Amino acid sequence: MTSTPRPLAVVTGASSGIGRATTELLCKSGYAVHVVARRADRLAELEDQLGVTGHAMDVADSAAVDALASALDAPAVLVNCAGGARGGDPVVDADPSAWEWMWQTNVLGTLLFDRAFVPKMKQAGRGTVVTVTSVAAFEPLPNSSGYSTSKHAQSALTQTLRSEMLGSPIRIIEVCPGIVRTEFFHQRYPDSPERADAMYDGLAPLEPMDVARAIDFAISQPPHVTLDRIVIRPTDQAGHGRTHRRTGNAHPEGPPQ
Ligand code: 8X3
Repeated sequence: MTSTPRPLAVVTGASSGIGRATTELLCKSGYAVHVVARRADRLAELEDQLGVTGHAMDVADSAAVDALASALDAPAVLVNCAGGARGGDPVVDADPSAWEWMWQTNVLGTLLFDRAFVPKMKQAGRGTVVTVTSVAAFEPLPNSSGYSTSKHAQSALTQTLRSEMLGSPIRIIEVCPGIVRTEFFHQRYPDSPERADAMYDGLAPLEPMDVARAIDFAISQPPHVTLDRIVIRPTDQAGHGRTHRRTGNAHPEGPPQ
C-alpha cells in the first residue's frame, strides 16, 4: 500500500513568534513544513521539536530563495511571516539603513518568495499564500514611518497579486495583527529593553498562537473561500497606537514608538 505524500508548506520567519506558532499548527494539520529563518540554531531546534525541514537564509537573498524554490515541489501553502521593525524615530530623523533593512525584509522578501513559489502553485493548480502584514499596513503611526511604509507596500504587493491571480485557483490572504507578544519590540529597540517591555504595560496583547489560529482557519476553508484580509487585534487595542492600559503607566495613544 502506498501512502499519500503530505502536502507541502513553506513558512518564512518561522524561528519565533507568529511564524513558529503557525508552523506548529501546520504540522498538526499534517503538512510537511519547510521553515525559513536566519538563525540556524533556532531552525535546528524546530527540526528536532517538530520534524520540519529548516533552511537558514535571508529572505531578501534572491539567489537563495530561487535555489530553495527549485529544490522543492509546489507548496500547497506559503506563509510570508518574516519581517520586523527597526528603530522608532520621526521622519526627519529617520535612519536610512534601518529603512533599507525593513524594506528589504518586509517588502522584497515577500516579493521574492511570491515570485519564486506562486508560478509553481499555479502550475500545480492549487495553492494558498498567506502574508502577515500588520495594522501598520493601513494605519500609519508617528515615529514608525519606515515600518509603516514598508507594511503598506507589502500590503499593496499582496493586493496586487490577488488581482493578478483572479481566474486562477490561487488564494491570496493578508493577515494584519496588532500588538502581539513576540520578539518584535526587542528587535526593534535592541538598546532599550525597557522601552520594548513597556509596549505591553497594562494590556493583554495577542499571543502568537492567537494569530496562528486565524491563519490556520483561513487556510482550512474550502478552495472557493478566500479570507481576503484579516485584521486581528487585542481587545485592549482600538487602533494602531490606541490602547487601553490598566496600569499607572497608561498610554492613551500608545507609548512613544
Ligand atoms: C506591529 C503592530 O500595533 O504592535 O505590527 O505596532 S503594533
